[in-house]
Amino acid sequence: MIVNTELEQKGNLFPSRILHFRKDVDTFYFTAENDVVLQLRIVRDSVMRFRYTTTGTFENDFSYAITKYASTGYNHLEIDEDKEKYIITTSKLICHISKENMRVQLYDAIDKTLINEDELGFHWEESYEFGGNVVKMSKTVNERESYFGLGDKPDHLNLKGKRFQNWATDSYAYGKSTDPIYKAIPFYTGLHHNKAYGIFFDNTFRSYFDFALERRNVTSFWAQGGEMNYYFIYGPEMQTVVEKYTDLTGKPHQLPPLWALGFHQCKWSYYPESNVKEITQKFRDLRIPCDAIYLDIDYMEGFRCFTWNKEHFPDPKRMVKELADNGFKTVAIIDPGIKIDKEYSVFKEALDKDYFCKRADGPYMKGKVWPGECYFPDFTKPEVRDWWSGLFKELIEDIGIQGVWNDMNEPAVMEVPNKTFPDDVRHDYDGNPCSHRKAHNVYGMQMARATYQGLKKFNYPKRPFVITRSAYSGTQRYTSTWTGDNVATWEHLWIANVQAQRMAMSGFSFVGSDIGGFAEQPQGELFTRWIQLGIFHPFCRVHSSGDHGDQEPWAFDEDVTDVVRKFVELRYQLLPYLYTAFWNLVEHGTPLLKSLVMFDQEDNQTHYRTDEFIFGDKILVCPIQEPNAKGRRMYIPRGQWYNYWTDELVEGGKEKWVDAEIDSMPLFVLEGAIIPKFPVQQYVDEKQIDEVTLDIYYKEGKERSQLFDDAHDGYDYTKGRYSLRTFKLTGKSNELIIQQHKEGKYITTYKNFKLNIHGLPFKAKVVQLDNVIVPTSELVTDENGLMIVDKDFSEIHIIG
Ligand code: NBV
Repeated sequence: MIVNTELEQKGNLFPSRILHFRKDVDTFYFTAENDVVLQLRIVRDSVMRFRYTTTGTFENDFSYAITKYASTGYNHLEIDEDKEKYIITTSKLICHISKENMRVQLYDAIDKTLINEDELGFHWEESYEFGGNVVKMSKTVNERESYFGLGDKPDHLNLKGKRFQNWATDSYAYGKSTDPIYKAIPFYTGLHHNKAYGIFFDNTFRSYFDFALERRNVTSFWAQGGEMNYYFIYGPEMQTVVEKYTDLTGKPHQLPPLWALGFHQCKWSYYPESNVKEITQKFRDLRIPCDAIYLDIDYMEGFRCFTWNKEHFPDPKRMVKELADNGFKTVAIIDPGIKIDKEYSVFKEALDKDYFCKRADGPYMKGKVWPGECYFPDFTKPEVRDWWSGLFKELIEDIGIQGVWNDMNEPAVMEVPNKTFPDDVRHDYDGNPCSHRKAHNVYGMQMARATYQGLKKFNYPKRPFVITRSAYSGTQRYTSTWTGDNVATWEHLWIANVQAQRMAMSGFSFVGSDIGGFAEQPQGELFTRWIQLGIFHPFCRVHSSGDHGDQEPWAFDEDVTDVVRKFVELRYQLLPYLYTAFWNLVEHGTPLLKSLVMFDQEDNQTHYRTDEFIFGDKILVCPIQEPNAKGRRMYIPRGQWYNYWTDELVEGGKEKWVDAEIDSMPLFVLEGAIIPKFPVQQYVDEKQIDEVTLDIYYKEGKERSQLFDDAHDGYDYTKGRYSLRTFKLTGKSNELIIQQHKEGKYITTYKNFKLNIHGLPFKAKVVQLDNVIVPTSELVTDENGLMIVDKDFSEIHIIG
């Protein structure tokens, strides 16, 4: 049964009058006459969980999304009631629950504004076919409300007026309105009256979200089974909503190795070994920085996972070592389908141990993928995940592969109408046996999790690096991700931009697209513009299907190669800035990319912008998304911004034409920012970094910037061996003051900072360095006159 619309209801049922309630520590139970129970848990002052049953009892409480590290606890909790309602108050929220019909209203506890309210609220339809219910929730739309989030939807950032589905789907060459695609992230943020809240519907069944499409004043969400179980997260800032959602569903378990933030080159497929060597060497010869090279399915023997085609790769260990000596990390693909082959040890072992998924009546789940007929491990079983992680021993520990890329894990099956497993396939679901209807959306996540465990173990003491195509909420704890099989068109450049932003506001920041497009072949101009965008995406990889020609930076013409080099070099210079942002993601859940609406939600102009975004917290990026452009109009958010290329200071809060010939793109830096830069390297840690440049953008006023550094790999940073520097900039009409606060036990390799000051409105006469006055004529400078200071300075005054 497919439920297409929320209103296409054959027999909606509703809670009746609440008879009584009871409280158990942080949880309230409201029981209605007809056995409907609302379980309301106060997770934090600003986070409440609403869970409903129609039978009086709840299912076993188990979630793949919620992390055990989620913050809990509140400062204030109080319950009251009057004739009509119960009133629950925390320090951030007031929740009203109607005694008559269980409908909920949520208010800001401080200024009492209504944030979110049930329309029909919880209702359901009984499912004759599968048992259980189709569970539904409807909410009233507020005046000028906007909606954001939902993972990888290739659509306008603002979701208002649209309906979406969550059902992970292999979507080769998807388009702007294709829905659903690879990921299922049932979390959105609503914004109205400058206040943002989030709703995370933690239900893994096929689910739907309708944002005021079916009925103009109603936003609803529903799922084909399971419980109505959602978290209400109050901001009121959008960034806070995303941070709290990330706290709930998990931050990345560790920093990526720094090389994973470098530039990566991929194709389906580079083989044999000589081809891999030729490609990697060409990067070095042309001096285009690159850190990773990828092996797609053709490295395997007949597409059998964990095997090698010895004809093409006679000695993988030697090859991987030689690539590593040249600065390249090798990343290999692993798919879920295991070839049915009695001679194949992985197959035999899984069969013996009963690890493959089965159909309802007992036969194995058989499906065709690259190797031909396959069986599929049930990654929702802990034992299977352990076994799977063990399979990586040889690949990682022995051969030296540094990263693994999980594909086809929606799971994708060929030549069947629904492109995946049938509904009746059985899964363990960590001891909560169920059908594929419930496990489908987490299958890819659990595969990536098992892969992550393998890499974590066998790559120790180095950090794991995993990439997944499919994901459910929480997958960001284990892996990075890419946006699947896009196409080499200008429209797809637009799509890549919104997808990366949308993923970041859905708690999954470590994302990138196949730069240049996977299907078809880009012109040099499109490739160049895509590189310009791609270097500002956390995961930065060129990938293509290979059957439409080459897509290396030198495959077009020399001008393209030069511009690509220029931008990849910029990426390498900005690595310390990106790494610092990543540290903030791991520590605080702060998204790496911020759409303008998240950057300045109080400015209504930002609510419908899609193209511009903030990389980290200080760099404004706006890709060129059309051919033959010499520049473009873009919206500069409120505040003062320096044009990165010209240092021209522009006033935001308005649209502006920005020049951008093919070797440039619109790029701005927030005034007051201090942007740390590494020297250009051909790969991460090619050289010891002796000096870090600080690009200092003068501001009359104050601004705070940070710089994180550590060993770039390993876990020492978790034991305090990191260096975190916080810079406070204060600008006055004839003075610039920079104060530094240092934290952590790591001794950085760099000893000095080189100060590159932009926009100083006066001529510096004297510099006071940690209270010692140095006339400008006696300063230590480099060949360009940039001041060099000891990295451990406490305070610098530049006086005019
Ligand atoms: O393994 C081949 C490709 C891979 O290159 C791509 O990145 C994946 O998204 N894979 C899909 C399977 C073939 C798709 C046509």
